[in-house]
Amino acid sequence: PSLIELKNYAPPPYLVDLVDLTFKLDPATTEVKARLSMQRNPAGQGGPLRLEGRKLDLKSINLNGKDLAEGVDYTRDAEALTILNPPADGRIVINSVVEIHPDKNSELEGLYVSSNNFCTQCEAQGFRKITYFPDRPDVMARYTVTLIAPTDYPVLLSNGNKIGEGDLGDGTHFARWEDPFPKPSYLFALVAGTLTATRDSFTTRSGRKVALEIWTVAVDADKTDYAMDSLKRSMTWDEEVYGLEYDLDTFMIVAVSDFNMGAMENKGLNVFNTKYVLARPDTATDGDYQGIEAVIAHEYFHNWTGNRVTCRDWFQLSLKEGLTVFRDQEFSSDMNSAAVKRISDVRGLRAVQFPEDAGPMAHPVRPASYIEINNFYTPTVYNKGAEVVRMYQTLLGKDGFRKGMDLYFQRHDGQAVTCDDFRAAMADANGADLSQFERWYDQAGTPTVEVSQEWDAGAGVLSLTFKQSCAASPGQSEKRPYHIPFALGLIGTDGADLPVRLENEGPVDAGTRVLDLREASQTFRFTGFKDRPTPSLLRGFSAPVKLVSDLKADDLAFLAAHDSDSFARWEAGQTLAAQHLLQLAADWRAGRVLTLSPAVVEAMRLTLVDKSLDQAFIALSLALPAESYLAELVSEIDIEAIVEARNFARRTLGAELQKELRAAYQAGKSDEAFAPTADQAGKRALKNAALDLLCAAGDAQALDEAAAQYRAQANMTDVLAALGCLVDTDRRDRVEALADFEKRWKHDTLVMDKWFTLQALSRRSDTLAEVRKLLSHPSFDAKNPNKLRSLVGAFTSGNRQYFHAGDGSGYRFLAEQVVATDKVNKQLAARLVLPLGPWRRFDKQRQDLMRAALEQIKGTEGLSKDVYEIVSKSLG
Ligand code: BAL
Ligand code: ZN
Repeated sequence: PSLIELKNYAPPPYLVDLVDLTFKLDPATTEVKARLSMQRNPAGQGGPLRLEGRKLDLKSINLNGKDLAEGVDYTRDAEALTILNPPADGRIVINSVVEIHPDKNSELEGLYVSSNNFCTQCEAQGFRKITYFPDRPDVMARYTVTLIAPTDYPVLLSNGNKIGEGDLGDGTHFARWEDPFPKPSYLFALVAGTLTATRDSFTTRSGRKVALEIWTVAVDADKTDYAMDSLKRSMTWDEEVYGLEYDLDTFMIVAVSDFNMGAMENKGLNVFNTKYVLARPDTATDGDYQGIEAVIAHEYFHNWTGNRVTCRDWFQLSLKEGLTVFRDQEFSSDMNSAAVKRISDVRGLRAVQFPEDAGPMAHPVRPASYIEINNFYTPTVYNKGAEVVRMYQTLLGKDGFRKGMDLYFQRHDGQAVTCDDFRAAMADANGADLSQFERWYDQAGTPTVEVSQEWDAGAGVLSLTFKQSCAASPGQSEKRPYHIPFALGLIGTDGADLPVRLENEGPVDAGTRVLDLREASQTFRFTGFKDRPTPSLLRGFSAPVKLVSDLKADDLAFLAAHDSDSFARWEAGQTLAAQHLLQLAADWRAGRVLTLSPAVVEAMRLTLVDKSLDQAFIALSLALPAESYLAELVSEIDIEAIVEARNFARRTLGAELQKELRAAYQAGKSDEAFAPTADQAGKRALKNAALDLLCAAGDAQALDEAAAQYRAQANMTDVLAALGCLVDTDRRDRVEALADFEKRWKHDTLVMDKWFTLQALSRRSDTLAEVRKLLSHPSFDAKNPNKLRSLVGAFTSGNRQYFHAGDGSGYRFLAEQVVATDKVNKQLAARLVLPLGPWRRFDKQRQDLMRAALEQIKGTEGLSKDVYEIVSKSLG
């Protein structure tokens, strides 16, 4: 397979003004007629006209009314049709007819069938599986679309506004749609079938009424309220925060159960994975509600950041994704607790993106090359990309960031642009020099910032030295220093913030200050202190870096109790816990008796009983650092020791804090009707975190409480939390509850995903055997991405203990699943491989076993380029 490189980008030789598509929909054979009105691109370099097309049965093609002959006028291979000598000037019109086979399309890319309905997924390169087209994002065109289908597909949807519909009298009917906004082909969508709409409306601030529709299968229509509510709140927020209004008469969301991604921002017709639309208190957890709010917002926000202004090429993917994730994070932060949102996002980044940035698939936020673009929809492009956008806001302030956004839209509305264009808008709107900031886009790897202190008691001066470095990553041995906004506070002995004043400066207010780090090593001298202050470092996680400091355990405990910055306060407790867990892991490996540090227990106790704290914050503080994050802190991962140390710490905390945890659990019980509010969610999170620790300690009373909480069936959050406690045990309750859950929900495929995941994550030693059995469960379907992720994916990426079993059984299981999945859905298969990537970080025995699994996959005949890219880079 060939490598596509950013440096080879060339503008398209032809531009398309108008696209007119007519679909005769039939699951077995759908006919697609396309009329493309094109002209040469003045900025292009001429040459032949390449129309991408994959798995298309070509029936006819003509240019300006003249039929074209294969081998004479054009050539064709598995990837494209190339017109050899297109007219050098003037407008050209190409008419083509192709046939495609939606019911055979198990890749879920292009036009396919899900639950007997037609739907599409075109990002990144699915449109070429629908018709011959210059399928690249810098070709933006206006579309009209006619859908013709048997009348037993009553609903016919596409992008934009409906401009006609009617019965054709032969058992078929049609609908015609027009999208007035030029768009790249990846934003095309159609949906056809039997669907029910939940309707509402939104009046924009300029007074235009927009019809809102959420389309689902009929039985799910009672689970759309929260998605609709989230949509309206997103629309209001984007107007208030960025002055951005919706621009069509209708905004449609369609929920489908077979979907590779979370959702897709097609213009005016978002297609969603059901997971991010459907919720009822008895079917969805607080986490699901939060996911829905975030993803609904994310796709809606793409209407401006992605659709109105799009990407010039796929290397620029983070231009729209990093920015839109940042926007959805800020929205959720405004709708809920900002502190909790920030902590959760950083936890997620560290658990998934940091490992990626340290492994064989590490790539810059703007990758320089790829074999398969679908492999680059990654935590780096999305989540590190969002951190990069956040750093602009930290450097420029909220007002400065808004000025940059305004200029970006003023300059680029209707265009396909680059990350450099975004950076230029931010710089120009603020008169700022952001040239060094480019390195965040071009260099892979997580930088480390090492902070050391020097206290001059006589002068009352605290010197802080910041040293930044970044480890080598594939293809990048040397890294240049980054421009890092580093937020810090200095805290007095009474726990209050002091002014962060540099030597030779006038008075400044107490509170957080952002330093600009630009060099490999920089020292700042702060003055005006009577006693030695305690530095609160990297407040708000102001940059996606690994922080190493000379803060002592006492300082961390002090910060965990006093820091006014919630992120830094949480972080201090986590750092304390992480350092101790790694010590425990070493002790376990050396055969020493494990003892949980009283300082860690005490820090947890203080947080647990602090009535001034947000309950969700306390719940987050009770969660020990994830195994994947601990693994990032060591050079060789001793996974057994990490798992043992963490399990020991959970058990011991549960026992030592029994009194406080019981009190927290009892205080969290409530008869209030379920509402997905931040306040209620926080209460449930704390109550269930307390229950979890108590059960981890084997507390029989708590396990009885868990069984009772399951039976009470108050809401899915409590049900799942209770079941999660039982599932690790040998109790009869466990079997009963699992059977009861299955009986209740076997007809709701989305809810059954949770049942599969719970069992895949179990700490019981028979877990892999159970997972294998569940592959043949009637509710399991290996072709459905949600199912595969909830069972196989949950085990291979979430159950470190058994995935990394010393006998290699977990690795062999993954290899089998990848090979089988690759025949059905290569995008999904490529994702499954990822947990094998960091094999070099493990002990020799596991290295050999993991590498053997990768080799086995690589040796499979007919391997997709998607899987090939991940496997070969992992072995590389
Ligand atoms: N554009 C693909 C799905 C998403 O990020 O919104
Ligand atoms: Zn997105």
